[in-house]
Amino acid sequence: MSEKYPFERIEKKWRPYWEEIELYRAGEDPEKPRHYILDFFPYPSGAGLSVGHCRNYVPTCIATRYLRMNGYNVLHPMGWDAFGLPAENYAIQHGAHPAETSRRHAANYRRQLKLLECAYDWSREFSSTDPDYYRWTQWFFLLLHRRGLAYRAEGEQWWCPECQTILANEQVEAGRCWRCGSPVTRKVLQQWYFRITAYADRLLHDLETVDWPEGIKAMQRNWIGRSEGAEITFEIIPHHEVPAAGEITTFTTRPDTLFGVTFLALAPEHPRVPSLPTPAQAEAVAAYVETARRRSEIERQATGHEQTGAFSGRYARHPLTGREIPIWVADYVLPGYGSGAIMGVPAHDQRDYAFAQTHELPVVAVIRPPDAEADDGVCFTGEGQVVNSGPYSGLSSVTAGARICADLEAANSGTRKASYKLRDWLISRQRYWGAPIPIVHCPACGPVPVPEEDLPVELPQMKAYAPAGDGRSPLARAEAWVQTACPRCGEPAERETDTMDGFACSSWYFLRFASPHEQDRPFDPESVRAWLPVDTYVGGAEHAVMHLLYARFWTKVMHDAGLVDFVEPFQTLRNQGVLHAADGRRMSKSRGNVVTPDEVVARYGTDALRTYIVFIGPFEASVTWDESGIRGVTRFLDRFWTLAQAVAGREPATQPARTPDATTAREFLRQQHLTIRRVTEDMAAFKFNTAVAALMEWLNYLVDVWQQEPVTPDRWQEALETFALLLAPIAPFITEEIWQELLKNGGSIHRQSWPAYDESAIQAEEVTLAVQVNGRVRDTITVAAGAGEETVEAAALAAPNVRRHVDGRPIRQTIHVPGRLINIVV
Ligand code: ANZ
Ligand code: ZN
Repeated sequence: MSEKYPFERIEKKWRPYWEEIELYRAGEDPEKPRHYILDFFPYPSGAGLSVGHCRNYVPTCIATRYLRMNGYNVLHPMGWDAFGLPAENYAIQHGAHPAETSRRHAANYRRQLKLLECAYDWSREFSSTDPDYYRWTQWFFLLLHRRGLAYRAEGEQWWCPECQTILANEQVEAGRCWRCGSPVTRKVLQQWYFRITAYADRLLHDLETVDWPEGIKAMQRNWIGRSEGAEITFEIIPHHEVPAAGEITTFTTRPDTLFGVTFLALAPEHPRVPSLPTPAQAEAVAAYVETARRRSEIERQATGHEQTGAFSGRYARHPLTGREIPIWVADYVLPGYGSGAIMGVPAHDQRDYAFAQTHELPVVAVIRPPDAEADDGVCFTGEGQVVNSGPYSGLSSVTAGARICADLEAANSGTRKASYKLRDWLISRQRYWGAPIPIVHCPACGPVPVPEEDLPVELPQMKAYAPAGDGRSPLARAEAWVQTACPRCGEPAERETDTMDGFACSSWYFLRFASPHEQDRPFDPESVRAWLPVDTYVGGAEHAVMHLLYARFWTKVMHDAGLVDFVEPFQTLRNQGVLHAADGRRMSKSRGNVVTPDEVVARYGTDALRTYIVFIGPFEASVTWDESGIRGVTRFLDRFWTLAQAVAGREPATQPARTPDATTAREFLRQQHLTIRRVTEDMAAFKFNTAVAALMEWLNYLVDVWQQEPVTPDRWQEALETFALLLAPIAPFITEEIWQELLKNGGSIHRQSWPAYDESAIQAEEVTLAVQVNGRVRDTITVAAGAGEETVEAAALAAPNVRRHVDGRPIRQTIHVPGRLINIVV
């Protein structure tokens, strides 16, 4: 019993119909609850979508349809994150203009998403490159600037020699550029920063309020990297040849080890380094600083090799013992962390230990491990009992640390402090393809914000937009554009030529979707209040830090500015698993193992692709594409199609007209309600794979019953309608056709209500059966109504009186009269 479901004909039929009835438009019915479900803002690449991307877009589409059937107004929009390095690099490689390639790629993505029949409200589509959009990205820049959260500073920055631009810390992975993989170097330049560090604590604490995967939260916590500790100040001892004295402030997480300090070390970039050394040491220090500049942060931080450094010739005074402590310059001390200076405790810190070994500095143990065995006399980094520490000896690490801090505080040479790994967000790029930073540099007034009414500062048309390698932004060559009047004094001035990092564009797009056509402001506050925060946010786990941290930061700033009434933009976050190619590797163009939705849809249809993409495994799991799996799903759809044809009477009824007995009828209903419950629970929990499995099981049962035990026709209509409704969010075409054409229902199936289940129908009713052994009643058993032959037999054989009469003899036959008796013949 199987006939092919003619997907081509049916897809062609319904696509224009749904478009015409505007099926996917976000409803704004005030009576209904709302749900905003959003995909990560995609960068439309030249390669287009692979079936891997479908693991993001199909599930959110299914959830959208499911929620709508459950009576929600659902906002499910789509747009393009088209500014940024990847788009510009692609255009350069292909000798095209990024405006042109971005438009083309977005059009291709849109076409593919429509092919998948993703339920997007396309009337809200926009691109981050639209002047109507980036006008407001610039407006937010000015908001941050007004609030002291955007500033310009000179600093040493990561520079990618290949992309010829500055990179943010987050964009350097293991010393390499995140986009092109080239090793990065450092460059001193004037740059724009967003002061995200001012929000470090809130970014940390508010993580507790969102429903996100634990792994992502942990990565954000690590990235923010709050360490509790203390700043301890050491006085520099005056030297007869070097007048400069002063102090050095170190940051430590272990004030309890203060008596074990045997040296101080400054980062080579520390501002005190140039004026510190004695004449005898000056040359060595200068040479060392020069070599350190050329090493990457990763190399500098690595353990397990000798730690380099140079002695300054100077000493500092220990704040509690008064001992003289040599001051070194060492490149394992990083300039951007803590205070850029450390107190070296070789006995209890691994890198300090390595450093002391290389430079023959003393090792003074001041912590005794709680477990004496662990004391191998080398380097113990844990906490324990403090020894060798004057009045603090005998205390635990925790108590000693607290007392030392209190005593230092009283003596004005220390204070409790937290340090953060988080750095300010570097947002200027010396690249063409981004939103221009809306600032004018005036010789008299300095940097002046472009007045709001002059926004957007439009990106000038440039044919030669590639970086020239001089470290300047290509915009600097658009002379006519650069020359302008100072907004403050009216005198000739120059525009800022750097553009914003693409991540600025994606830090607020979720707000724009609430009212995408708003002309006079970034969004309509009413619409934002109605739709936001985003209820369900879905995308890849690789965005754990950058985008998700930046968007949280902007949202908090907007909250503080009174623009929104929430502090977290994304309530629930879900990460889909990776889809590997059939060869087990990541799908990539260079490996030639990419499967596109286009080819799969052409062969098997959209419904089959959608169903397979979710049936392939749990939403969060990494899975492997398998062509035979999609054929299995195709068979499932074919069987449903065939059964529906038969039930609808398109096929001659082969059924003997028999009235079903009560047990069969009850079981038929029980299966139906059980399936509704399973699918409902799975849909709500993003467990689409088991929802499909439940439908497959039910279909097996239905086909079985149809072939063997016919029940009343009205029950069949209801069962088939229910089946179609449950499958509709997953396979929209076949279910629409069956709903409207075969089952003769009016209106789109996608506008129907989700079926409800009846708990009492699910409870298996129980029946009591007589058990005979060789034809004589020996016992009774109680089993679920409709229980199968095997279950009944097992229960019968377990009954005490039956066991006694069977007495271990082999069973020759069992005769089961459902609902009445079972006879065991031995
Ligand atoms: C003395 C000490 C003794 C330390 C001891 C550790 C163990 P986290 O946990 O990552 O915050 N440190 C401070 N500033 C640094 C810098 N700019 N570059 C490199 N290292 C720096 O690490 C804090 C610890 O890392 C600090 O505590 C300091 O070493 C070092 F038994 O101070 B500690
Ligand atoms: Zn001016």
